[in-house]
Amino acid sequence: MGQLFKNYIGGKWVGARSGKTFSNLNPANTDDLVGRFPLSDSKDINLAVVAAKKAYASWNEVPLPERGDIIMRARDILIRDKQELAKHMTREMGKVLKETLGDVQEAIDMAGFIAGEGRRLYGETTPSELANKFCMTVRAPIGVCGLITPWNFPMAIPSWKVLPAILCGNTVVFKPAEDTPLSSIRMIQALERAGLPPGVVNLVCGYGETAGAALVDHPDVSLISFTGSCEVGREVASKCGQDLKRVSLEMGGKNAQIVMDDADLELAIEGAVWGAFGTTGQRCTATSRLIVHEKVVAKFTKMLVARAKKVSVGDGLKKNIEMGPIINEKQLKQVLNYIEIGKKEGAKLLCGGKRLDKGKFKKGFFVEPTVFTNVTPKMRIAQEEIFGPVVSIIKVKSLAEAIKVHNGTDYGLSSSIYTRDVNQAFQALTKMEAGLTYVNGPTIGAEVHLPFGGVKNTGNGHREGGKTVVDIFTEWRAIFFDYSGKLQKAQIDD
Ligand code: UN1
Repeated sequence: MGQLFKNYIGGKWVGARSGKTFSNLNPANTDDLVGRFPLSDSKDINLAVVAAKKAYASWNEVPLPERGDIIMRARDILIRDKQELAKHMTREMGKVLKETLGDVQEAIDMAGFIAGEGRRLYGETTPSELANKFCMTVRAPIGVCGLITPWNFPMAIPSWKVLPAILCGNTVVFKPAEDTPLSSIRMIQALERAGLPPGVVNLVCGYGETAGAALVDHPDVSLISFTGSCEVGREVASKCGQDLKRVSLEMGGKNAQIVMDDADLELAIEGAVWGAFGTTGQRCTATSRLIVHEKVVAKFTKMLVARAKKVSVGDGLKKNIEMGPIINEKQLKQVLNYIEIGKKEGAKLLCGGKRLDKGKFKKGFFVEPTVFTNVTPKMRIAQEEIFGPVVSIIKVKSLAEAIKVHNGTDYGLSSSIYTRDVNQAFQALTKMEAGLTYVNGPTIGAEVHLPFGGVKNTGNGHREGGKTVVDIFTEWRAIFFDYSGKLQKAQIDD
C-alpha cells in the first residue's frame, strides 16, 4: 500500500478532510510506490489558512534573530540528513543522486543565507524637510503567504520561498507539486524539529486545480508566490489581480548558450551537455538553444553529438548515471511531441529523439538525449519551452546576430556566452535580455545569494534569492516622527 503521509496544519500531521489520498510513483520505476499523500481540497486549504492566520500575531512577536536561529537549526538537520533526503528525492522525481544532493545543498545554502537576514533586515533613516522631525523606513511582513512550488527542485525552490517568508514574519500555507510532496514534507519536518511554532508553516498536499486554486482564491491569503508554467502563472496572476493580492511569479525559460568562434570548444561542450541534459533538461534554467558561430558550428556539432550519445541514462540512484527519467507520463508525451514537431518543422535530428522503454528502462519514463541542428530561430522547438533533454543548434554569422536570436523569444531567464574576447563578452552581457548571464559557464547553476528570476514572460519583476528576496515578502513602511511638540505642515508655505 505504500507509506501514508499527511498534511501539516496548525502544528499537527493530519489527513485530508475527505480521507482521500493520491499515490506518488518513482518515475524511474513505476512499480516503486514512493508513498500516498492527502488529496486535499479547499476545505483543507481553509483549515491551513485559519491556522496560519492564528499564528501570525504571536510569530511577529518572536524577534527576528530568534526566527533566524530556528532556520539555522533546521539547516543543521538538513546537513545531517542530506544523503538520505537526496536518496528519497531521486526516488520521488528521478534526477541523479549527485543533483538531488545539490538540491538539498541549495536549501542548506538558502537557510544559512536567510537566517543571517534575521540580524539585518535593514531599513533607512533619512532627514525630514522640517525641523525636529525624524524619518525612517522599516520593512513589515505582509500576512499569510500562499506558496506554490514545482517538482524539479523539490527542496531548493521551497526553501527560496518558505524560509524568507517566515524570517520576515509572515505565516505560510505551502502547496508543493503533486509529484514531489515527500521532499517538501521532509523540509517542513526539519523546521518542526528545529522548534518552529505551530501554524507558522502549514503544508497541504494536492493538485493545482483544486488545492492550489483554493489557495490562490482564499480571501485571507495576502500574497501568492508561484513557480511553474507561464500558462498557469497567467491564471494565478489574473486571479490575484482581481483580488489585489501581492503576487510573485517565476515561470518558463528558453535559455540559450552562445558559442563564438574563439571559444574554448571543449569547455563549451561540457557546459552545453550539463546545461541541456542535467536534470534531464527539466530546469527552468536549462539550455535549450545553442547559438553557434558558423565558423565553428560543424566542429561543435560533431563534438556535441559524440558527447550526447555517451550520456548514460538510467535510474538516478545507480552509479555512473548522468541522466534520469522524465518526471511523469504527461511530460514524457510533451517532450516526444516536441521532438515530432521539430522533425516536421524541418529541423535535422542528429541524435536521440526516442523513448527508451526496453529492458531496464521498461518501467520508467526515459527519453534519449536529443540534439537537433538546422534549427531556425522561429521554429516552435526554438521558441517554446520543452522541459526535457532536447537541444537545438542555431547557426549564426556574428555576435550581433547571436544576440538578436538570443533575444528573439518571449522568455528571458538565463543566458550564456562562451568567448575569450572580453569586448564580445561585455557586449553580450549588456545586450542579452535575461535575468541571469554566465560568461564561459552554462545556463544552469545559480547561487542563492544572488537575485534569481527573469525578464519578459519569465516573471513579473520579482527576484528570489539574494538580498532582493525580502522585497517579495515584506512591504515598506515610512515613519515620520515629529518631536517638535507643535503641528508642522509638510509642503505648506508659512
Ligand atoms: C529551476 O530551474 O527551476 O540555477 C531552478 C539553477 C538552479 C536552480 C534552478 N540553482 O539551475
